[in-house]
Amino acid sequence: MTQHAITRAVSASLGECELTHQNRLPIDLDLARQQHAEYEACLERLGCVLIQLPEKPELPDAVFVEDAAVVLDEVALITRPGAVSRRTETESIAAALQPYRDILRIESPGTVDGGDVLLVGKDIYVGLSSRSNEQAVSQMQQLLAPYNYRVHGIEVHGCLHLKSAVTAVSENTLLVNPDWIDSSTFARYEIIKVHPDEAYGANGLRIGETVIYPVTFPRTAERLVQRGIRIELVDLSELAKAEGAVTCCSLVFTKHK
Ligand code: CIR
Repeated sequence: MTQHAITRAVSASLGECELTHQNRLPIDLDLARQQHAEYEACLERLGCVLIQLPEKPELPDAVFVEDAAVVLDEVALITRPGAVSRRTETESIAAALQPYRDILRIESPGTVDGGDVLLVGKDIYVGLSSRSNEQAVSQMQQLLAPYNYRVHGIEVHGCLHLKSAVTAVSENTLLVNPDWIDSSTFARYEIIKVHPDEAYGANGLRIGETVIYPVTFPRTAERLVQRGIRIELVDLSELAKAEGAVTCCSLVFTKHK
């Protein structure tokens, strides 16, 4: 079962990215591009066929392709990003997904970033964050009910996106920062908590049985390994200055249409 991964080259304007919870720090663009290339190489090593979209120099955050769509087995949902500066990122993503999926769209006044959407089996958890709202949740409920998805809106505090606070690291195991979400929502799953000194460590990208995980959080990485999770480490420190993490830089899906 071939997996495809859409990625997009780092924009020359990355330094002008949106920032919500972090202070602006100088970003080394060459290093960001090198780290991004190593991330892409990691996806390829894990068996993904890359669909590499060209840079959008005028859109600072366009490298974070995850926010523009939610790709399910049956359909692709094109988002309406919460940050106005990011709204036009979606068209090129819709065009890239068109050959693989029928396309659905979130409409105004709904806003949602893909970073707020966590898929676990047939359950879709949507973070109610500064980027994603209840209107988008109800649109998703209506659009995805025919495919038997249950869509739940959940509160997120203190971080940018739901997936800053929780990601799936196996079929039934979630990696969680309990300070940013109410973990009792996820009581039916196995839980691994981030190390208390590694608040940003809850974002891992599961590809098959492996999780792509940042080198930046060694204590949480150790917890993952102790619980039997296979990890591949990557360094995305420059993109982290733009509030990006490992899930944000790709849209991974199984090929079909
Ligand atoms: C933004 O604020 O939109 C970007 N600077 C970072 C987006 C990161 N995306 C993600 O976590 N899915």
